[in-house]
Amino acid sequence: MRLSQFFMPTLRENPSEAQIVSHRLMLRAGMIRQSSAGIYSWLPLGFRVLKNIEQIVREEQDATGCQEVLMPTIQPAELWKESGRYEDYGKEMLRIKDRHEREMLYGPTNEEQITEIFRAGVRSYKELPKLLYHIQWKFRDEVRPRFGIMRGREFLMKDAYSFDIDQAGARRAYNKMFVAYLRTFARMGLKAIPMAADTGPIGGDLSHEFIILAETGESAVFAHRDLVEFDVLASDVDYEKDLQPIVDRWTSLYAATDEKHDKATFEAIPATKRVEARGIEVGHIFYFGTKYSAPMNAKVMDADGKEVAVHGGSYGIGVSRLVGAIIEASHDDNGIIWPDSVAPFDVGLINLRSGDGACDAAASDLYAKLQKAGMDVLYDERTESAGAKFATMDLIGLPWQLTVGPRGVKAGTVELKRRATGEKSELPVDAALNKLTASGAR
Ligand code: 5CA
Repeated sequence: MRLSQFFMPTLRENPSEAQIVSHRLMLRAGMIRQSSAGIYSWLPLGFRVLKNIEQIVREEQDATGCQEVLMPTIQPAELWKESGRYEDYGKEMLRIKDRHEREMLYGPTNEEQITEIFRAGVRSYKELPKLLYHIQWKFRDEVRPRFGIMRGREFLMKDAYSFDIDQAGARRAYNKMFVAYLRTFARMGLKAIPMAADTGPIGGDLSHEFIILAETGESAVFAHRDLVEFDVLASDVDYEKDLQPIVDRWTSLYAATDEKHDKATFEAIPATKRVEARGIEVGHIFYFGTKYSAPMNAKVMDADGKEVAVHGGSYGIGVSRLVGAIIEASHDDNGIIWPDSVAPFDVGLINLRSGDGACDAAASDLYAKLQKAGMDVLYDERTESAGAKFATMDLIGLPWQLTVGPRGVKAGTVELKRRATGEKSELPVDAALNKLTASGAR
């Protein structure tokens, strides 16, 4: 993509409405545009990151055997009356009437909708277990939408739902999601710690929040320091095997959100091993048994021919929130530092002297070769000052910057900079190309 053609309305100044760094940087980099309170449009740069995050989430869900579906954003109120949540959900639910005066709503979550789909299609325990997910926009009329897309009113969520014949089966589904979440967040360069959590309006008696430690996080969290050091991606996971040992390892040490915090247990940990911090909730998993299946009559025949309500769980990831969470975890004074796995482009190519025949030829050649090697390139061929070009590249945080300038062109070299470390090297053109392509496009 040529930067002169790319729609990226960057801002020079810090927008005054943004209180936290991720919101500021997303606005400054032209990633999003507010439509109304807590509701945003995603512009090309932001949308690329959102889609990359969504794809990692999808791949890790698919790896567990969870199957993707797509449910509507608008749901009929009757379903929520069946489960008993229509009144309970209160003002957070956006209620709508259609032209026939039928009560509808913009889904804040999908337990009811998926339970209806399940009960219409499954009759026997032999068809279980079932694990389904979708990635869809949700609406919650939050009292205080804030921090940009971090606490929005409209936001993109991955929500998965499990159906099992008994509690032991549901626990297996819960463990699959638990492990998949660890891997999902690690692939995005995040350290997410599972913490014992409250179940709120979703209900149930077993729940973990996945929390990224960050000063600007909305929740106070308490954890054993060793959890921060645990390695996640060391080995592949076989989701057909018993995952309880992995889950036990992660839950053997203390980690709790504010609501579940037990001061005495926490203070029994040696002081040097205690982490008391703030955190961003990027995922939340629940086991709720028959909370929805019983009132909504989602029953199957068990092995004795008896009708039983299925055991369920639901498993959410804040896909759009993750864009902000990653920036909170990875930035410096100059801007965003994207992990390779979610970056909107792999490399930013800077032509320091656009209009100069030799520089233009060298940069165009590199642009073509990088693309041919499968890399996503943002090519800055504008006639701006060198300072402005470097500042833009640092702001938007692409993992690599490759600079072509008149001095280098004469010597046959280019400058390669790693955004994360700031490390620069002057390399022969081929060596730079090799280094970049070896670093691996996504
Ligand atoms: N039905 C369950 C699990 S599928 C559920 O709705 N869980 S939740 O309420 O915890 O939401 C799941 C995830 O969505 C949260 O962990 C959080 O990362 C994200 N999320 C929740 N509310 C918002 C919001 N207002 N803005 C952005 N992301 C949000």
